[in-house]
Formats: sequence, C-alpha cells, structure tokens
Amino acid sequence: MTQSSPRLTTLPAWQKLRLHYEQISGLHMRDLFAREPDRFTNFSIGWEDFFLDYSKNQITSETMELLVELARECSVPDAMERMFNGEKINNTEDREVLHTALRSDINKPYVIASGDDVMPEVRTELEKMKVFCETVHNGSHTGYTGKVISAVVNIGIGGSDLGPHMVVKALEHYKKDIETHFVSNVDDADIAETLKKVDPETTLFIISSKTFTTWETLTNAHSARAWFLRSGADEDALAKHFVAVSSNISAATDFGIKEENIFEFWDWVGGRYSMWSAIGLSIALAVGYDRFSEFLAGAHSMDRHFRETPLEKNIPVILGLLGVWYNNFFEADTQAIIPYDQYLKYLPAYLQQADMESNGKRVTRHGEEVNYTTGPIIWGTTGTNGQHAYFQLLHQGTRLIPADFITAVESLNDIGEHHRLLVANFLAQTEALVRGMNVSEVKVELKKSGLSDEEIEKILPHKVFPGNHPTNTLVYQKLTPYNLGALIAMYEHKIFVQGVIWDINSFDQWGVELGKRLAKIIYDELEDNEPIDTHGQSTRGLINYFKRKSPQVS
Ligand code: G6Q
Repeated sequence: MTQSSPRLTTLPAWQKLRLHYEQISGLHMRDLFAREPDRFTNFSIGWEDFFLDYSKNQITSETMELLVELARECSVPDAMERMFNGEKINNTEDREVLHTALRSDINKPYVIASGDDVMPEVRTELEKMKVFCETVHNGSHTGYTGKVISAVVNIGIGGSDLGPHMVVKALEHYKKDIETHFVSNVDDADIAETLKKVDPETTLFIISSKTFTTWETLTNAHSARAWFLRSGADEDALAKHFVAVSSNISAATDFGIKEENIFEFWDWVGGRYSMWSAIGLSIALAVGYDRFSEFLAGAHSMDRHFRETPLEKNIPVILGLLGVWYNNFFEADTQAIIPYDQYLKYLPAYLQQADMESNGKRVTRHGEEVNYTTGPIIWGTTGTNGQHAYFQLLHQGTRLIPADFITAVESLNDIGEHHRLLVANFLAQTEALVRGMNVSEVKVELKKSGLSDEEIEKILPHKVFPGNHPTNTLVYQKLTPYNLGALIAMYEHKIFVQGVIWDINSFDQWGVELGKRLAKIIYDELEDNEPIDTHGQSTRGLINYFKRKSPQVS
C-alpha cells in the first residue's frame, strides 16, 4: 500500500466545511425556519413527477454553497462524464461502468471511450427479451405438456436477485397473470418452500448469474433441475422451462441451457447495477415488456437530469452531498430509508446492497487508506410500520440518524381513507422529527392535562423531544414503472456522487472474496465427522462441534 495520504481532507472546501460545521452544528432547525421565510422554496427541487424537500436538514445556504464547492473540487462533473462516456472508471477491475447505456435511447448509438458502439448488442438482447416475453404472455411458449406458463422462479443472488425482486414487488399493481418467485439463499428452505408453491408443468426458471459460477445460484439451479426431472419430465423438456441470464455463455451451456435460451449481458454491467439488463427478465415477465421499457425510460430521464442539471439543482448531487455532510461532519453512522409506500417494501434491502457494497471501502481509488469515513450503514422499513417499532429511537435516542422519507401523492388503490392516513403520518413524522417538543411546551401540555407540579417534574424529561432530526422528503406523483426507474437511478447516482467525493471505487467488491474462499475450504472439511486441527481456535472448535453434532456420515 502506498504511504501518501488522501487529499480530500486537505481541500479548501473541506476545511471551510469543518469551520462552518463548528458554527452551525449547535443551531436548531426551528430557528433556521423562523428566520428564513423562503427556506422551503430555497431548499426544494421539483423535477418531472418528483418533488424533493430538503429544507429539514441542518444546513444554511452557506452549507449548500460549500458542499457544491466540494463537489467541484472533487471533480464530480468530470467523473460523471467519465462514467457516461464509458471510460474504465472501475479501475481495480479494468472495466467500464455502463448501466446508463442499458436504459439509453435504443435508436441512438452509444459510443464509448474505446470507440465501440454498445447499442447494437443492447438492442439485440432487449429485442430478444421482448419477443420471449410476448411468447410467454400470449401462450405460444408453453410448458412441455402444452400448459401456459403461470409461474416464474428467478434463481440468483446479490445483484442478480435484489434489484429484480424489489422491482417486481414494487410493480405488483401492474402484474400480468403470472406469479414471480425469487430464490436466492443457499439455505435449502428457500428453494424447498418455493418449489412447494409451483407446478413443474407451468413453471419457468430463470437462472440469473453474471458469472455463472456463483455457488449458491448453481446449487439452487441444480436442485430445481433435479426437482423438475423427478416430476416426470425428460431432459428434452428442460429447454421449455429453464433459461439463463449471464455474461458467461459457455458456463450456462455447460449447465445444460440451450444457447438460444441464454440472455446475455456484459462485463461492463456491474452485478448490483444489472437490473436494467437481461437480469430484468423476471421484471419484464412479471409486468410485460412495455412496462419494463417504461421503467428503463424513467431511469434514462433521471440520467439526463443528473448529467445536464447544474449541481445546485441536481437531485442526486444534492442528496449525495447531504449524505457526506452528515457522514463526515456530524459523524452520523447510518442513513435510514423509510418508504411510506408498501410497494417499496424491499427498497431499503436493495439500497443496502447498492450503497454498502458500492461505498463500503477503506482505501482510495489509488490504494491509500482513507482518513475519513466512507459509506454509511443503510437500513429502514416501510412507514407507518416503522413508527410502531424503531421510531422511538429516531425521536428520543442519542444518535443522529438522517432519514429519507418517500411517498406517492396518489395511491394506486383507491380504498377508503388509507392513503390520506398514510400521508398524514408521513408528514407528521418529519414535522415531529424537526421541531420536537421543548420543556416549556411539554409543561404547558401537562398542566392542561391536570397534572400537579410534582407529577410534572417527574414525567417531564421523558416527554421532551429534542427535535432537530434531519430528513429529506421525496414525493412522486404515483408509483408507475417510469417513476420507479427514475427513483432507483436517482439513488444509483447519489451513491456515485458520494463515491467520487470519497475518492473510492464504488464499482468493485473485493471485500466479499475472503469469506467465499474460506467457505470452500470449510465445505470440504464438513464432508465427514473426523475432527480437524486447522483454522484458528474458535473456528476449529465450531467446525468440530458441527462434526460431532451432525448426523454421522457413513
Ligand atoms: C454485485 C455483486 C454481487 C453479485 C452476486 C451474484 O455487484 O457483484 O452481489 O451480483 O454475487 O453474482 P452472479 O450474478 O455472478 O451470480
């Protein structure tokens, strides 16, 4: 590792932000709102169907000016161009990062830095997906006994699972007459319970794996194939029920999938950025190719917003900078994602990977150890459920937890008062988080309720809410495939901006390798009940415990 230190903390804007933090960190947002009548207008952005209110943050105009200055000093605009132009910004893997090409206008060339136009291959695969979806939906692609396909099982993990899974759930309202299941975990419970729900004659399996070497996915795929053959189908029937999505065509054919049943994508698509490629096949089958196309179009529109809008009014840039502000200056460890939209139930889990695998890095792009914190811990669940669970800690705990509150103006289901109630809670929570309730306000309230002075003294500290908790409020008109595409692209770009500021490679994931290697060794060691004397003391003790307690291998 090189000895030089990263330059981020030496940048003028960083140093100014340090001083500025000292000046404003004691301020209460109540006071900021009181003295700035235009705060809501100044700190909000409307774009297409989206509205972002970021006024409930511990910021002033100076904060935002300095953060934008930081973005410039870190060459964020230049980094964006390098990504969009297909330079090999994933330097540790020597790869381009081109998920934006997958959702670009298919009628226009997308020529990258190497001089290649990637659009013809993108178009070919999209066309293949379209035709395949149509044949499944119109019943011309049937199962081997002639029955229509009524269930899809996507077998994949990580980037080959989380994105499509989240999107299929998010677009449930638009779903075709087909059930979609996702099997990811190597835990046999996952595949076993899924197979109980489907019928071999009417089920299509998609083996989604970029490398087609992922242990969990291949194990699940083999189990699914064995189950299918056990049901009475012969090997020839496999072609009607097993397709693959991969960049490793030969490994997929070795598994037994016919080449015409393989949907391809490329090295320049990172796993966690791959749902826009054929990895989105389960999405297109679930909601139809046209909806999938709208989903891509929404993401493309956000790409254009990101690329073409000045930093000051650029939604992903603003969100990224606010994240840096809390992460590096307030030392907030986590970032909550709280969708008040049941369809976005899996968004926090998806963003956990998108953000933490991208920005969970400890060295710069050049291998210097960072002397500042990088990616935050991402977590969250839907509102209003969270209110009845962990919100206590948000309101009265000791930590600063910036949170994104996300909801739709219009519901997709017009049932009674639900949506109004949801929105009322959504707005109430961010208000409560920002303003809190101080000692004198609590006293007045308790007095009104008839408590004695002595009783008030006792309960008072428990009833005080400090407030001043930062939130972003993000609202879209309604959850359409287009808006969902834009929402996800927005977060992808936010993560990108932060990676650029922290000068890390957001597109590799070397940290997942060590555990994989050790698992291979331990897997072999678990083959029999003979004690081993390898590994460290604790792991050795545990392996031998499993060997003693597991059923004897004969
Ligand atoms: C994502 C990661 C990782 C990957 C899975 C599955 O960016 O690389 O989550 O998607 O490990 O890999 P395969 O698609 O190759 O099976």
